[in-house]
This record gives sequence, C-alpha cells and structure tokens, in this order.
Amino acid sequence: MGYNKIYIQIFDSATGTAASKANITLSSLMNMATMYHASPVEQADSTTKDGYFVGAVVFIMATMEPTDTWTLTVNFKNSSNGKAGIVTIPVSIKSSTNITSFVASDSSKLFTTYIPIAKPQVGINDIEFTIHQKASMMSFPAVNDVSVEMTPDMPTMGHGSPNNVHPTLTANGHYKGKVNFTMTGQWRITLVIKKGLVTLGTTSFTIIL
Ligand SMILES: [Cu+2]
Repeated sequence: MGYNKIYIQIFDSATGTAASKANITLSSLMNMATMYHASPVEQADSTTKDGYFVGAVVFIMATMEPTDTWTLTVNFKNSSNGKAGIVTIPVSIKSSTNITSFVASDSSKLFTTYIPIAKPQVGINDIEFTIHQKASMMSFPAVNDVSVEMTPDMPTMGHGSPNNVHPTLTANGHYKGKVNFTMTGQWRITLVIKKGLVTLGTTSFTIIL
C-alpha cells in the first residue's frame, strides 16, 4: 500500500531491442468479492530514463481476502515502429500505514500518502506526501488546490521540534516540505489539510528513527 514507483522496460520479441520511446498508459484495478475499483496512477513519460519508463501507482488497499486481486495493466505503443501491446500483471499488496484516507469536510474522499524518507536522519529531512481524491471507483485525480500544515511531535515524550517547513505543492498532487527530527525515536507527523480557510481534515503518520 502507498506510493510505488513502477519501472517498465519494453523489448521487441523478434530483435530483443529495448524501446526507448513509447506511449504508455498504466492502470491499476482491484477486484474484490463484491466490487472493483482503481487507484491513483502517475503515467510514465514517453521516453526512458536510465533504460526505464517510470510511472507510479498509489495502492490504496492491501490484498487481504483470498478473493482480492490487484492487477497492473500496461498499455503501450512503441513510437519507433508503431507496434502496440497490452500486458496485465497480478500484484500482491502488503498492508502499510503510509497511506491514510478520510472523508473531508466538503464530503470528498481524500487519500494522503507519505512517501517514505529513504534514510531519516536526526536533523532536517526533506519530506514528501501525495494527496489524491476519490472522484469515482475508477478515478483518483491528484489534489492540487489544498494547503498542508505539518506538525511533528514525539507523542511518548511530549515535545515537538522547531524549524519545520510546511509541505507545499510541487506538481501532480505532490507536496514537499522539511521536517526536523531533533532526536531518534518515534515521531508522529500530523497534517492538517485545508482548502482556503476551510479545514478538510487531519491525518497523521508515524516515522521511527
Ligand atoms: Cu479494494
């Protein structure tokens, strides 16, 4: 669950040559016993970076029941030779607390995802979140019109930290800020998400240093 970069390579089955230019549509689908739904997706660029087309998927649920299945579908057209294809790959999704959802005060359903810091350190760290909205079972657009107030604290010790920088929109529902971890241990990151002056909701994540 959460934010997953997806790295795609496409090879010509006759020549073995890797495609470096392609139009790719990535989609996700969860089939559950009584319904199905998609999740937020970031489409890959039409050119490779270090040999890969790079997109991303935010998986919003874990595969829990035996009847649950997630699939990832890659629809591609090789721009060099016009050949097209489609592949659907089953994926198993583990549970994670790095994504939270709540019904906002304006009745929209928001998914907030913490993209884990690779190596959280004592001191100032870059921190990044994504925010998406559930527009329908099959549509999860990025939310680009909110503000985020971030407060880190150590709940077991009763203190916060100074010099944090609230995350602000970069692009495509991504919000980047700076968090100051003044010591090792368990930190809680609380986000208050607002649209204008209206508080949509509050959510939090745990980071252990
Ligand atoms: Cu589901």
